[in-house]
Amino acid sequence: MATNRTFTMLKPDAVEKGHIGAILEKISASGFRIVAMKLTQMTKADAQSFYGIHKERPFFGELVDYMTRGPIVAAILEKDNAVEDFRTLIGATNPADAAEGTIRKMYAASLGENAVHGSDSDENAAIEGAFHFSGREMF
Ligand code: IDP
Ligand code: MG
Repeated sequence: MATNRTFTMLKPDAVEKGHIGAILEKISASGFRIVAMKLTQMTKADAQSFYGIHKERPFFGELVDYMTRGPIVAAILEKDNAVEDFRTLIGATNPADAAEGTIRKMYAASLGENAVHGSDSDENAAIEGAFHFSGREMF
């Protein structure tokens, strides 16, 4: 059964370009409630662990460098059908393939630097949320 929470990061490129406010506005306007949120920066070890599933991929080093080069906004979001609806809101991994009006279409620069993360399953949403937040930081 689908749960009602997902995990997101506004990635370093989105933060660098000053898009935090616009992206959070779009997320809120799309019916997601912010359950947890912070500005934080991942260490290399953090990013290697968070993206461990991709460690054999040729872009892994590039991904770790990108995700650790500056602060991110990490957040847990709540809505009915949160995981699937948030993936729809952010659009395809490659912004060139992302639908009009999606966050990646509007704010992502490239396949590598694609502005925003969204969990791909309920199980990963729980794991990723717990990676960044303690129970006392979730509301
Ligand atoms: P997702 O973020 O849409 O779930 P994944 O395939 O899980 O996409 O990839 C994780 C992240 O790794 C992407 O969001 C993107 O930042 C980066 N990435 C994926 N594929 C490539 C690639 O071919 N080159 C460089 N970076 C990539
Ligand atoms: Mg993914």
